[in-house]
Amino acid sequence: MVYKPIPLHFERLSGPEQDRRLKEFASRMRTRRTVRAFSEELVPRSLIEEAVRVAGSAPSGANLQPWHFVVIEDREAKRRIREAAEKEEEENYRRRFPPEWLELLSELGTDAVKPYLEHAPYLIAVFKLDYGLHPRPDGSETKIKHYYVNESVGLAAGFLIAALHLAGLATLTHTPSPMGFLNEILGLPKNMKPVLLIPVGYPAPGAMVHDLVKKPLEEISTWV
Ligand code: IYR
Repeated sequence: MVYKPIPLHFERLSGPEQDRRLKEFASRMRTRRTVRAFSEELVPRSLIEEAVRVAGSAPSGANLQPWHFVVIEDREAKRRIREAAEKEEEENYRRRFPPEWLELLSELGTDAVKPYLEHAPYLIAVFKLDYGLHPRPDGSETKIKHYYVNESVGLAAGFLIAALHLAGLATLTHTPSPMGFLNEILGLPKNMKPVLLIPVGYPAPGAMVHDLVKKPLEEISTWV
């Protein structure tokens, strides 16, 4: 491919407008919380589609966009995913997690029971693609290696949960582990590796969240 640049569309904002927009975004983002109790209330599909479009607009290594989003709304698929995730988590909490990990998790109040995987109207499974498979005319496939896959998918997932939050939806950045069962249940090829399973919907009435404190600016940043 040849480098064919186009002019940048850049809106230069006034100082006060910069402040206003950033403050508004910051105050909205501060209210985002991971939710673990979902209502079964339906969510318009168009909101999910638009949020996935936002995720797909994230920057990525060489613009290879090494991600895929599987939106699961089918009840039976959600039931099977819950069953498989709980089986793995049971093993995690009983045998695989070391004591210091369990200690941290007890502060979060999590356990192996994951009803939200069935209650949330949508689960968005985020996949990374270490390489792309592009069909050739003869029916075979060309393998294209992707670069900065973890970074790119992390950026896209950040865009996704921010967009869903701005749309007034609750999310949970869930990482069942291991997650290979998703490929099996969803019938996906092995170049797609699951990284996150994000239940999306409205919080259950009276949903409770952990009282998290975020580190202050001085602790998370260094200015030189
Ligand atoms: N995947 C387990 C454990 C867990 C892991 C992280 I990272 C959390 O922030 C919370 C829980 C589970 O979902 O219970």
